[in-house]
Amino acid sequence: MKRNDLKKYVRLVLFTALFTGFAACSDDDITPPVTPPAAINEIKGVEAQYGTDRCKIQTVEPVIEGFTNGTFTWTMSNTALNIKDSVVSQTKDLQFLALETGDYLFTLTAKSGSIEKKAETKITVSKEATEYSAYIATVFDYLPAVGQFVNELPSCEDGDTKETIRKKAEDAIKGPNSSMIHLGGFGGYVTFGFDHTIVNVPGKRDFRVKGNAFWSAANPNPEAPGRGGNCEPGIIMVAYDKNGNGKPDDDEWYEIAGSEYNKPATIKNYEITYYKPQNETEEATDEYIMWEDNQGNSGYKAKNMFHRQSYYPSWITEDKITFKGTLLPNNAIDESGQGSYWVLYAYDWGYADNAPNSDDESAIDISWAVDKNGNKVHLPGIDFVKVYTGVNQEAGWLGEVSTEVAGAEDLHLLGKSIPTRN
Ligand SMILES: [Ca+2]
Ligand SMILES: [Ca+2]
Ligand SMILES: [Ca+2]
Repeated sequence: MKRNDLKKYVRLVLFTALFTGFAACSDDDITPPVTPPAAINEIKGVEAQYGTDRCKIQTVEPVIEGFTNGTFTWTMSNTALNIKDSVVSQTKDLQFLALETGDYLFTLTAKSGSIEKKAETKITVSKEATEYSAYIATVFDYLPAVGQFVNELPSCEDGDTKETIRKKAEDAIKGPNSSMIHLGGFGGYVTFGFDHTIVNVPGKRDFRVKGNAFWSAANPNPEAPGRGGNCEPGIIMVAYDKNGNGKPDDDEWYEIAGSEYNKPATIKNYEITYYKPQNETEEATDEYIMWEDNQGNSGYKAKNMFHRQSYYPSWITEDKITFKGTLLPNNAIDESGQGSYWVLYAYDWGYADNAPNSDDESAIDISWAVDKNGNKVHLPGIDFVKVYTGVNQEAGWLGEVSTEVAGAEDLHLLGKSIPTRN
């Protein structure tokens, strides 16, 4: 350092020392050492008590101060249900949903390093004022793909629109005395909801989508690969109304990962486009409605001799319709070898219209839901269900493999206790 530079340096150090001394100076002449204020780690905004109806979400959103990189654990106890300190959430916010009425006691523990704070609250769950329906309350959307009962189940008449057809589908499948709607070939769908949230009860299946599947009486194949008959598996999606607006939003859907979900023959993000027929006639033909998919395949859906109406939804004015989703492998096999006895085989579990309504495998556990990357998600319950046909196959004279929906039910409200799969 040169002499001049050294001078400057000394002045700078002096100035800094003076300035710092001045800044730290209190009213007294004796200056205590400055210590930074202790970090504040507080849990605020948790009320002593909350109240909700059963099957309705209660959200508790604490205001957290501090707890940088902290962890949050909610535990719950309920003496009547013999539950003690069960971990129910590991996020800051609690979204609690209960099937049983009563008092639920909660403790939130926030931890960061050696710092730990707790907050306690109670949620009182009451019986609803107007008794819930265990069945579908609303159809939000219905659009079948090409199929032999399209325009018939439900029937489409002149003047019908997307909205009047939605209402017809709703009238068919809502309530306890539901009838059937047809989803047509791959991708055709219906979206519906309930008047409450179906609770995801641990270890139990929670709801059932009803269809018209049955087991075959006389499969000619003595070495049949599994249970089969008239099974037309539909993919089930579930949604939890996270934002509470009473509607399913795009970011609220999860797929029920059934038995085929992780198998290589199942194609995720499948897309198919059906083209409206240019010349609609009553003729039966194998080359009726053209389709193309995003796997480089194309072909025709057939019109058979038993159903002569248009198989393309008549209320749709666009000249093509595209559907997207998970494609299951073909499940229909001509077991006669002559086209006379088709067996539509069931997949093991986790689909709609894939096992009879009386069979446990037509019942679904909400815990089977996965996100779009295939990761398991924990949903406290669900408000909405979407079902779409999962197979793109023509089964000879039987026509296309197409899922039917004949209602749905909350198993818990009906007192049906069906264990999940292990
Ligand atoms: Ca469950
Ligand atoms: Ca919503
Ligand atoms: Ca069916």
